[in-house]
Amino acid sequence: MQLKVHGTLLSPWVRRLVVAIEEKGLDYEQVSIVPLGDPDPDFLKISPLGKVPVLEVNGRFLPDSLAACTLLEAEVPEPSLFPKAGWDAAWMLWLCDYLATALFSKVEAPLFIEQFIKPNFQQTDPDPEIVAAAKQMRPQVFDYLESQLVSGRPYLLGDDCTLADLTAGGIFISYFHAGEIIDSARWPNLSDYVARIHMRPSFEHLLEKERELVGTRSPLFA
Ligand SMILES: N[C@@H](CCC(=O)N[C@@H](CS)C(=O)NCC(=O)O)C(=O)O
Repeated sequence: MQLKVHGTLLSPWVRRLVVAIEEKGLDYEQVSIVPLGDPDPDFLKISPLGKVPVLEVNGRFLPDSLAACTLLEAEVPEPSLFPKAGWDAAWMLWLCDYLATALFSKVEAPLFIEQFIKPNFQQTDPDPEIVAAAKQMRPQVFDYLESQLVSGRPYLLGDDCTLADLTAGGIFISYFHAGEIIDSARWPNLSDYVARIHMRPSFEHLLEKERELVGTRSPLFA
């Protein structure tokens, strides 16, 4: 399989795809696409929503990270990132949806755009109302994630790392780029869990590449 990932590593959805590729021991080429401003008409031909990532596989294009990871799992079943069936398979999809809808859309993306993209790439100041709204949502979302981790098992679905964990790990990188932290006194399991994901070789490799990309603009690398 020849794999190309179109996108930027600053997107959590690109991250989840590239770490899934790495977890499966595959190689890929990256084509840099930064989805700011009006999308290029040529890019819209392979990504009708104008979003990254797009996975190119042997000349065909999948414009969504969950679809792309589903294909990888079917083509390269081991190591598995999707629980096989039953409750765990369904619960993982729910957690991926929750992470996208709550952690990404309501907390991380607003903070990342206001506190990282605007000052570093658009020379504008954060909108305090958007920042306040995201911070107001944060306890509810972190409480829910903490509740999913109280069993003391290492990953959201138990002992095995799944796509839900890669999703969470990718979203939290942007959250840290935004200068935010996880209060380990209030959310101890969540705080340990995110550190554990980021210590996986796939994430360590990704973080090296991000260091090259953003350098000390991110508090993660300052
Ligand atoms: N469900 C999509 C979400 C992708 C997504 O939202 N990507 C954002 C970057 S984080 C994007 O490309 N936004 C550009 C836009 O909406 O115009 C996936 O998982 O691939």
